[in-house]
Amino acid sequence: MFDLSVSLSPIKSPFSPLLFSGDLEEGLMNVSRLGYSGVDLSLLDSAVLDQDWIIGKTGSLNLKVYTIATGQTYYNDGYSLYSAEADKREKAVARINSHIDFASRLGAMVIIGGVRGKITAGSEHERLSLEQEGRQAICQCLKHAEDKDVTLLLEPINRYETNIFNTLEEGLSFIEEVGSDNLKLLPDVFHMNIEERSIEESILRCRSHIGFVHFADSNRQAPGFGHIDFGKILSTLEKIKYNNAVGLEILPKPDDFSAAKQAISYLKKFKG
Ligand code: LER
Ligand code: MN
Repeated sequence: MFDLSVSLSPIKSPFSPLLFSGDLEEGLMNVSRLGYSGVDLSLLDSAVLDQDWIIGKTGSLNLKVYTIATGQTYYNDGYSLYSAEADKREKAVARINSHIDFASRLGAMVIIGGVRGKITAGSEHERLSLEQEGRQAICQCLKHAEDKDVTLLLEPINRYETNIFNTLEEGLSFIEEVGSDNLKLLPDVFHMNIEERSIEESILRCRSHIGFVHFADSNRQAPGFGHIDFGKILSTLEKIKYNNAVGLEILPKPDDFSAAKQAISYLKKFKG
């Protein structure tokens, strides 16, 4: 079985599949006690965080920080990489760059997911031009990531949340076109359950570009509380020799601790 991590946030956020949000210390203690090997941190602005406290606390609990998730910049503050307003795109780039700096201290990767926002275009011409602006914004972040030796993870997200990269195939074409070793794909099986014809076939097709994965069940609750076939997905990840942790990004249902416990105990049953 793969190592497991879980998404936490030091502050409350409108982005809801996070556990113990608003109390990072409580979250870290609980997931460590439950046997997780690390965490994914959903952060607003790494430039104004107590980075030393996070490094010290995760280190003392022997928890690795696998990724920094960056969607709060859009969900909390409305800044996004594909915004029609240049200053909002710039603010989003500055936030991502602050996360890249922190990630280089942690040895973590940085997710480009919800922070893309949505393209709000009146015409096809406007849409194409915003696609270009967004692409440039991602490339600016990528340049900083390359300088800092940090990997960025492009996460396809379902159509009800964004209109920029819904499927793995769309993410893959962008990654191949950009052609940087520092840009990889993050398949999230919750989104894939909505968008892909076959979760397993899409994972196989993108096998050499996958940097991290997110798990949640069909209703975004802990695995086992919905109807996704995790046995099949885990065998596919084994088949492609996926060698990182599996990150749980799940709703705190029925409560934070029970969700964290359910996810790890359910997935551990698949241990070979
Ligand atoms: C983020 O990891 C995600 O899955 C999205 O639903 C929102 O950013
Ligand atoms: Mn996700």
